[in-house]
Amino acid sequence: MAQYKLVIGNKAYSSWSLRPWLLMKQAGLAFEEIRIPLYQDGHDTKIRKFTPAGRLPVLIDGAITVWDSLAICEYLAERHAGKKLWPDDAAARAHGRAISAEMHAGFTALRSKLSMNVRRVFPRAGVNAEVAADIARICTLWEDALQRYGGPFLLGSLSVADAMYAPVATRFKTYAVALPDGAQAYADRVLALPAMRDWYAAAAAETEMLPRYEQQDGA
Ligand SMILES: N[C@@H](CCC(=O)N[C@@H](CS)C(=O)NCC(=O)O)C(=O)O
Repeated sequence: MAQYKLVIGNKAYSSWSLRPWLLMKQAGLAFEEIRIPLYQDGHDTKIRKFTPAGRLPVLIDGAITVWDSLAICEYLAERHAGKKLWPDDAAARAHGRAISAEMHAGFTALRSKLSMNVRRVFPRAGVNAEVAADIARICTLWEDALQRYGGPFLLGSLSVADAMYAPVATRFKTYAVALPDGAQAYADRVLALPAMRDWYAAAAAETEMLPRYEQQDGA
């Protein structure tokens, strides 16, 4: 039996769920996946059986429950030091934490206008001035990190920071956002990860359709 249980939402729509899921898959950490489809059939009651916070994802490690995507990634990085989910170099680690926190707490225009939907393509829909400013900041941040640490991922090898930005790469694809070359190459690398391909395939097989995420101008 797997040590971990990871409770997630719909793969088509749940950007926060993707982050720890991708990190665990790419790191080879075995887990049992529990999927709770969002916004239907008493989803709130089902989620609250795992966490009083009422939000997914949730990680269960025996008697320990960790909720919130970034807290889960940090917990796993600490528990599996050998997996190098953060770099050894203190400066790179601090930088990675800063850009991860920036994602976790910010980019609200991008997150609200360009909802994640890995099953659809809505070219350039929802890109107003605030969203364009978020996109510009993300591209600068990605290209700076790639240059500073030499790629192919933000801090060199795949880390928590890439997991935190993976749903952004899916949004850029869904909304056909034109990116500078370096940012586009990075997004393509993330989308080509074996675990990302598995996530897209599983999302395509899901049957739920949530109108709030199926609109051209985002939710
Ligand atoms: N900051 C949280 C956000 C979690 C979140 O908002 N999750 C959404 C799904 S992507 C959710 O559980 N929504 C359920 C609801 O709103 O009832 C994290 O990083 O995990």
